[in-house]
Amino acid sequence: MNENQSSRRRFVVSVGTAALVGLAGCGAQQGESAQTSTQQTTTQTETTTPTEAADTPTTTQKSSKSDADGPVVEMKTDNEGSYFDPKGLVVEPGTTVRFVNISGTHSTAAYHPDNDDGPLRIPDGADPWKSKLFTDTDAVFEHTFETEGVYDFYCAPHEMLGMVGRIVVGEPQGGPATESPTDIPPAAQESLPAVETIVSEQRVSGP
Ligand SMILES: [Cu+2]
Repeated sequence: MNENQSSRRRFVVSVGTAALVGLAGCGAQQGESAQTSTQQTTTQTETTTPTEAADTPTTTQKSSKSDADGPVVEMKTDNEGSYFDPKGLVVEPGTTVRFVNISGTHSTAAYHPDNDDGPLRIPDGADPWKSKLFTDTDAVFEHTFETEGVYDFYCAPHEMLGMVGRIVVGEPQGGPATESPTDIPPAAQESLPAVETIVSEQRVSGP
């Protein structure tokens, strides 16, 4: 797998322009200071752009977060900790999953050598994904799962605390993520639901 095949990230960051208004002179003007609106909007659209034709992932961008548009995995920090919810999920091949930041600061990334030199814990040949770090509520990252099998993923700042998840696409298929997860931190190992549990329950809530 070549380097260009890894997720390409595109950041669209618009920062409100800080207008510097200098009032020269010291006339008898009403002391009305120019109010600077520091409106700061950070929008990120991440797309996974394939550079090879084989098993082409589609990229969609939707702003809605209603479940009617497909499965949502929420990213949360509350009194139960930091976690993905659900942390285990079964979807059909071709499904776009939306990761939505609900509270706290989180990211979502597939366990893949392209991501922080991590272990490979998604199907061989499947496209990895990696989001930026989200701080805004309702920030959304989407990934479309084309290849059948088991995908393990993590939140970069909370992996050590066990913020990980597992998505089964179609049938488990016996890929890398069906092996014992001894290559990830202990808390992450404990938090990952068993493949059999996910398959039988279809959805396993976090934390
Ligand atoms: Cu997190």
